[in-house]
Amino acid sequence: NKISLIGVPTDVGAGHRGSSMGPEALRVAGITQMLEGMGLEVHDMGNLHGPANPFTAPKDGYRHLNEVIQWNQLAHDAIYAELKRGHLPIMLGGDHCLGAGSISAVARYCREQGKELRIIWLDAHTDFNTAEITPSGNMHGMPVACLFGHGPKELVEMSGQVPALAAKNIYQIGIRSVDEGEKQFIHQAGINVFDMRYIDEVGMRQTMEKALAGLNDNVHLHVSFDVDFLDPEIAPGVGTTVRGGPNYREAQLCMEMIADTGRMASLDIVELNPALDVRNLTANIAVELVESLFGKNTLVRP
Ligand code: DIR
Ligand code: MN
Ligand code: MN
Ligand code: MN
Repeated sequence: NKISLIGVPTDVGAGHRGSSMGPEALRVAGITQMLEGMGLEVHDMGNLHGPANPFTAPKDGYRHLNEVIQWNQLAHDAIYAELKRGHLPIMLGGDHCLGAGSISAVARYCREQGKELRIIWLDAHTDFNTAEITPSGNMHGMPVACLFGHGPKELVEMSGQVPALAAKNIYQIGIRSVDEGEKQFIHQAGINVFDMRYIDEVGMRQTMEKALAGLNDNVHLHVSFDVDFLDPEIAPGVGTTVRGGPNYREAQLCMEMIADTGRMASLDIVELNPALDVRNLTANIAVELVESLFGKNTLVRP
């Protein structure tokens, strides 16, 4: 299996500066060496180059709309090209606004290949805001709404089909911060949301069994890993920490169960913010978790 790393150094979608340093922090934490150590062939494509962060106030409900669109188009094109040549793309973000470009590339590819798509969205947030309901204007809170047809035309239409996703295509795990408007909207959209209360009640194992049920070899599994999914005690290096996330063991089990399916075919790692991290701890933990996502096992398991 060939892996392509694509660095997309953005913070134009976030409220804090610094997630643009995420790709390099993941490299410094040894993501390439870890993957090679698992016997994978790694192609580091370097970083994409896009517009700078003007760091201006939101306009008509969107902050940095043009920059966000440009970066997403770049990410979309790069990820689509890697999928086309049969590589497994790992997008090193960057903030989560890039989920729109990344997943629209995966959706386009799946449609062309006649594959079913399942997204596992690991996040503290549902990222289902629109210009009308956003409390911040930050577009890292909007990619899922865009993929469901709500948002700026350029992002909504990026996959070549509107909406890019249907409710059955996505399972959100670890949710614990949903804005008032999002709450209604996500309910109407009928998205499968496993929030932290659900995980508390049934445990990570049963949660992931549900989220991964019914996979077959025609399914392309995409994981969108927002590092703020993790409890801030183990992952402080993100812009929007929310207490009460999965601990280290729960996060490991989540990743291991995804690996067990053998279906993961693309991955985003987003929202890592080295400016807020402590000695690259969060990047190191993210790399350890990604190792489990690629099938690291402690024992030989039947
Ligand atoms: C919040 C924060 N829901 C917003 N969203 C974040 O501004 O829309 N998503 N941090 O990752
Ligand atoms: Mn997110
Ligand atoms: Mn988040
Ligand atoms: Mn965030």
